[in-house]
Amino acid sequence: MNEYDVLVSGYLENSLSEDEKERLNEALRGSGRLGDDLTELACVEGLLRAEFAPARLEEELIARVRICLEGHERQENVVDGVMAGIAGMLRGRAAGRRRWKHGWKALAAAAVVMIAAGAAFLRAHRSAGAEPVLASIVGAGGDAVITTSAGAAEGRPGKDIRAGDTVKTGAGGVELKLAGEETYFLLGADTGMVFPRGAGKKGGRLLTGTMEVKAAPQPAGTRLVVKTPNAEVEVVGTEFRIEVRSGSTRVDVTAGRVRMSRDDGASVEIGPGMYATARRGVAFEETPIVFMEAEAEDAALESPMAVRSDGNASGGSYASSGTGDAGRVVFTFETGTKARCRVWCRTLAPDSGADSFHVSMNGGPEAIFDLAEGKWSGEWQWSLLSERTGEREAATYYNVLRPVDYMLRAGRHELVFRCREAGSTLDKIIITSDPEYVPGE
Ligand SMILES: [Ca+2]
Repeated sequence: MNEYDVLVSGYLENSLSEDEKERLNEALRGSGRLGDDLTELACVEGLLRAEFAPARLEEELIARVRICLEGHERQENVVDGVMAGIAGMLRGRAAGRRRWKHGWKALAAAAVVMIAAGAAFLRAHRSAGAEPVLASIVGAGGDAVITTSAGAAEGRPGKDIRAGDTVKTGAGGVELKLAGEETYFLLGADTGMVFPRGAGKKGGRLLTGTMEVKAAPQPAGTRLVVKTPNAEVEVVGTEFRIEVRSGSTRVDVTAGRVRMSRDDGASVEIGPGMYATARRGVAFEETPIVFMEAEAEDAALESPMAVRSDGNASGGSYASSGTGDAGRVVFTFETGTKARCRVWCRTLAPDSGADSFHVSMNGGPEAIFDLAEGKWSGEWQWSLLSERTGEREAATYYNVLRPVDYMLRAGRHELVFRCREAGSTLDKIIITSDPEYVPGE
């Protein structure tokens, strides 16, 4: 144990002399990083008070601090540890568990800092006057609770959120609009977020739960940053979703790009249709939100659609109907989060006589898909699922096509290929949210 730990332990045992107490306070106040830490802690204090009756807060924290210090070293990065601890605590509360299994050590650090030096710091901090309004609640407030230094309040529509305030949702979510711009935060159920203090700071700390962000383009020199217990996401002007779970932060990007940094300094840029997860032991890289492959012969086939054999087809088989406008191939699949998806199809279309399907997603309108317009071949080939624009190439009179994009919500989906021209073939499909993906062979 270093001197700090000795002093902290002594403080908790109530065995410090007045001199030692003063030394502990000096140690806590003297560090520049600690000053920043305390500012952040000022933010989370409200959240703690929202969760625990004030009279019990100190008692609960001290009890845990004692346990934590037995056999553990002090958390290296106090604030991140604190955030992780509080996130764990909120998860425990959300799950209806009274006992905290994780994050005690971090919470201990929070308690020590808050109790030993924080109180005076926070009082000084608060005397600076009213904090600026950073956001307000739009739409239904759900059952969100806003906690400020003055106490807790119901999250009603129109309610302002000031720097340092915390927002905690229950079973319902809440939508927030940032002041002075068309940027929205949609907080999901059981989500805790702290709004930052400090000039020019924009964004917040997502302690636990999920948030969807629709951000207006940010002017040069402005940083819109969402921090989590183990990562940081910088927003340029985009639409994405963050999910914080135990020791893990996942970011899914719907539109635009974001830069995500992990607590060890590694960073990754995430484009539309892609996600990345910051989690120990997991590769930190851009990955398609949706990517699945399915053989047509394994899908639900409705007669006269039938399985046929071909040594060059994937899996040795494909689906085809000998009757025009009859027979369907029905694919069902699930997606975990919402994403814009495209479908690649492997087909054999030697000429324009048997090369089209009617395609629909989730019971929507059918589009005519010309399998190999202008690139007919005796070989199996991949084509991006496309629809007719109604125009024709001037020289060739071929149909002009445009790729079909499906905006899929989280959940179960049904993609149907209905035969159009008899003998049209479907071997395999790939559904992906990666707009740059192209199949090999
Ligand atoms: Ca096949």
